[in-house]
Amino acid sequence: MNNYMIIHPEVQEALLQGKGVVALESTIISHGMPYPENITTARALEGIVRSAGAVPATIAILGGKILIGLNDEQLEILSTNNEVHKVSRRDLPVVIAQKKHGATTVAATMYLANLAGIHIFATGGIGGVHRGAQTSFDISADLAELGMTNVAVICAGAKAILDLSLTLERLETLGVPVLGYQTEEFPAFYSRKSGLKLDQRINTPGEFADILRVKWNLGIAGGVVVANPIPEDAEIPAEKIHDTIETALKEADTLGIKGKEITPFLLDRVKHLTSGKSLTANIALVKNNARLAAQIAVEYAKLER
Ligand code: PSU
Ligand code: MN
Repeated sequence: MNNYMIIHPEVQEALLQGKGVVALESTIISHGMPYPENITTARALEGIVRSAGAVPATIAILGGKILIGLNDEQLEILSTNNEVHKVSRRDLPVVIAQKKHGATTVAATMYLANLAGIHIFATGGIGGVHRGAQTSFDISADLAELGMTNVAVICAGAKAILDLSLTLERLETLGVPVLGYQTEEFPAFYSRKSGLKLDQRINTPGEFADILRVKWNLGIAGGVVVANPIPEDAEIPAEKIHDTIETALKEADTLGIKGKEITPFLLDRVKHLTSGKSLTANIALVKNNARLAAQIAVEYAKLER
């Protein structure tokens, strides 16, 4: 393992001491947000995790090395270099063997976090079942990963560019608990509401930690989705973003964009069509997720000791 992975000393020490550690993904930096918002957000997330008493571990691949925790120079490369590949589970061996740069998706970040012994991970939104998946078969590898890897993913639900109802169905089939944080509804990324009810409302970080402990103690492999709605003052109500999303989806269809390109394409189009409002919302919700993830990590670490 040591041949492939470099764990930042601060992260290594936190893991050894049983402190809370929060994994952060890098696809949102390299492919989900433009420069310079991507790097300022990446830095801010690390700061938020620290002020809540946990240690951040942003995960990426540089020159074929898996990095668990990055320094500022490395964050800069991910934010500016356009030779950074979008790396999901299946791309890991290729990018590592070929000594390339890679930004890890939710799926790949979960896989690597778990390898490093980190079980709490904050992101923006998970990938899911794309609209029209009945014919395109486009279902994010994030869902399969959630079905097998022991990492809790703190997110603002999934974007309305996806079919949220089918996404929840897949998660049920895969045995992945979807737990709302102080909500009964599955949040829709930019919007607090999706109209889709959740079975479980959880009110405190400690309760999440207890559930994770029990799940993994019982040997129920796989992740947990912690669905944390975007803060009220930052949300774009569903009815406002609806037409924008429809327009972006039509553009993707006309241009024949599919596969791994489609999520970055849609994010970028929605940003332009909302004159940057969606980016502001995106930044606010990831920060909100980093905060909750750090609180859960601190509680979870107490149980592990
Ligand atoms: N959701 C966002 N921003 C993102 C992504 C999701 O709000 O940048 C990224 C994540 O890295 C997620 C990936 O894992 O898109 C899903 O891509 P795909 O649908 O190709 O699996
Ligand atoms: Mn896909």
